[in-house]
Amino acid sequence: MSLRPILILPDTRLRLTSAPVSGVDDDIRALLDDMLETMYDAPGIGLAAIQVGVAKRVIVVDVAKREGEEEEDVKEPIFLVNPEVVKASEELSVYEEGCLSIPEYYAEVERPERVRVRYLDRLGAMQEMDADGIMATCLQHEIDHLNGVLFIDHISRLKRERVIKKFEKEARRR
Ligand code: GNR
Ligand code: NI
Repeated sequence: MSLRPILILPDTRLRLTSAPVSGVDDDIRALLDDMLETMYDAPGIGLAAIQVGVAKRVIVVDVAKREGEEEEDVKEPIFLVNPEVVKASEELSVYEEGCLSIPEYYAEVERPERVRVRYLDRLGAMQEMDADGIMATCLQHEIDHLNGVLFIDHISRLKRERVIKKFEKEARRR
C-alpha cells in the first residue's frame, strides 16, 4: 500500500471522463487500497481514482462517524467499481461540501436526498446500496468525479469562477 499524490484544481485531468473497469483484478484491488490509504491520510470521506490521476471508474468512501477520540479507529470502508446511480429521490437536500482536489473551499450543494447505487465490490460481485444523508451526498460527489464534474459545477457561476481564479493564481505561484 502506498500514498498517492492528490491532483489539485486546475489540473485538467480532473475534467476527464473515467473509463469503466472491465474486471476487478489484483491491480484494481491495489489501486483501491492505495486510494483508501490516501483518503484516510488526507483525511477525507471519499476519493475517486481520477483524484490520484487514474481515469478508471473506481471510488472509495468511508463516512463512519468519528466523534469521540475513542472512535477514531472505527473504519467502514466501501469500495465501489463502475458505480452508477440507478434511482434518485425527488426530494433534495443541501450539504456543505468540500473536495480534496479543491482544498479549504466549502460550499452548499443541493442534490437528491436518497440514491440507489449499483456497483461491483472488491471481489467483482454486483451490489446495490440505498444511501441517504452524507453517504448519498458523498456517493453523488464521487460519481460526479468519474464524469469530470466537480462540486463547484453545482454552485453559482460567480462563486465558481472566483474559486477557479484563486486556484489558478495559486498554481502559478507554485
Ligand atoms: O472529504 C470529503 N468530504 C466531503 C464533504 C461533503 C461532501 C462531499 C465530500 S467528499 C470529500 C473528499 C473528496 O474530495 N472526494 O472526492
Ligand atoms: Ni472530491
